[in-house]
Amino acid sequence: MPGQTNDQQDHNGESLTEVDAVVIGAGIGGLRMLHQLREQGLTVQVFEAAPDLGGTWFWNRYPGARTDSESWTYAYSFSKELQDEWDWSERFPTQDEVYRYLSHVADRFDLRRDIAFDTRVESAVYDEDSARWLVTVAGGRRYRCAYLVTALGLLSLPYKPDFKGLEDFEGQWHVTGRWPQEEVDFTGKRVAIIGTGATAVQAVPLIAQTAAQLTVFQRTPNYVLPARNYTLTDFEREGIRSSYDEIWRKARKHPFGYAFDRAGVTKSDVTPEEHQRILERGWETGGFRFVFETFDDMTLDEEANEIASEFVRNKIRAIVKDPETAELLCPKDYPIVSKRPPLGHFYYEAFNRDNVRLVDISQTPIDEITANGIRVGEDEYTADIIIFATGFDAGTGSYNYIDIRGRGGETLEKKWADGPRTHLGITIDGFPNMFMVSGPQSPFGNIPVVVEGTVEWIGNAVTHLRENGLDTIEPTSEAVASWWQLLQDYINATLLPKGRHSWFLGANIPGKPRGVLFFFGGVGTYRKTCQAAADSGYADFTLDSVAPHGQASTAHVGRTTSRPAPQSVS
Ligand code: NA7
Repeated sequence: MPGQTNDQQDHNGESLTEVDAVVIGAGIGGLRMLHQLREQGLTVQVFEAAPDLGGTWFWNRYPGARTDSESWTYAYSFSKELQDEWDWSERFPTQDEVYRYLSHVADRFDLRRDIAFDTRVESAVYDEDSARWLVTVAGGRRYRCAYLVTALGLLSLPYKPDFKGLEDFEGQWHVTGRWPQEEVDFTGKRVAIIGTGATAVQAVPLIAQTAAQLTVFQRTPNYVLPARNYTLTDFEREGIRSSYDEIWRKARKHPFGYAFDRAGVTKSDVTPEEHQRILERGWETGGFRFVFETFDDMTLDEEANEIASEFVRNKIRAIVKDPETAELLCPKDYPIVSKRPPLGHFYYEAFNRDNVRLVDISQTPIDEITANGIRVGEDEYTADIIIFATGFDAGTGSYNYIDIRGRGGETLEKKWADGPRTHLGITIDGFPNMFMVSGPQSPFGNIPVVVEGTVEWIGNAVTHLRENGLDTIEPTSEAVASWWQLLQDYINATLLPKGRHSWFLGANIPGKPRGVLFFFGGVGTYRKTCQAAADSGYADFTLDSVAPHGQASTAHVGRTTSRPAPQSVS
């Protein structure tokens, strides 16, 4: 019966808890999904492997961890009261502040009572006769539900290269994406950090302040944009509060979910001098505004991109005093934004410190970890602490750790052996009533905005089923194939395929199938596409009801709907 949890025993006498929905993950996506489904009157059980909520914001507590999205858009928009009562302290909030925000949300809406922490889901198996998912968690407890929602996060499974010799290392080592809850003291220590992505870029300037020496191992330099963080005044907070309607209107339309204005300018509209002046303004404004509020063709046009790329290189050359180090820090063989650009908080400036050195491993890779540090060719770099800031198995990584089986016992692992296949990044053919929040092939962008759109879509789909006496929703294989093709078309219209080792394409993980892991048609376009899919009466889906004798009867077979045109990055 809807709205009630029900403990039963199955025919083997083993206990089985019935709920309407199981949600896996208690990060930004899972918390919002729990609230949505509960408001719709469903019983919901959330499982979270960590001892507390937060997801990304629980695990990534390394020094310097903070959002690269502006605080006033790195939030939920569903509750005006929540917006009105929460005070952000900075433009880019720290890990601790985001964690406190999520805890506040959980307390305010009494979410914790439906979350089982320290509980890893081991398997989720679909039973065709009953149209129910059977979910088993570590320890063997089992749950049966109509709807399975995975909110596993898109950057949640850290990747640590398998360097030879780590077991012999006599110091401590840490992975940024699994940072310990106890403080790590760098005072007077020799610290080595491997990786120069968004995570390392945040950590380096802070660790440099206390470490005796910090050695940064760089394989590929990044285009690091200045964050230009600042603390918010009461006056600014008041201004933000009074403009929330406008903020969300902009963010929901923006290609990456930010409340930014369209630049309205392309390279051909301006003189070379004017071009530099606009880039300079973007650089001073900071954050991703450098990309989105300067030139609408930066990610689309090779010449416009090269002007911006060279602009950043010249900034690096101006900031970093040692010319050799500056050149090593300059990305030269891929376009800006084809990899996700990090935001720096005095990152390049850190290389002007006497205790920070850069080791270029682009030609000679790390050979091994030794008892005393890291060996690259003939050189050994001693370290007391090694930090792996080596990224994530993005998009699909976390799905490999749950045994998910759909119709006919088909495993998701097998289904996705050549890369993920979904419809809308939310549903999968052969896996009825399974929904993904921030799943592979959904948009990469400002996550809360993406999450809220998806959660509302899932909520509406569930309502549609229940109001129409239907049991299951599942995309047609044609819709899934056409979504895959659409993703290729969108990314190929940009310069993104040129990124080196880009996790957008799975290219950062050795052996991972290369493919487009995210929707780059724009968050605005994505929202319209999802809305159109619902407005068509779920024409891309098969909607079934289970007949009393246990046979599924097809109530509706979908057809492929037309989709809006791609959204230019503007
Ligand atoms: P990233 O951006 O994937 O960065 C990982 C870094 O680790 C990157 O510099 C890699 O170099 C480096 N790396 C990976 N494997 C190796 C090996 N084997 N040897 C040396 N260096 C290596 O991950 P982040 O955690 O920094 O950021 C991920 C996202 O999280 C971020 O964009 C935000 O959205 C949040 P490479 O570039 O591959 O040569």
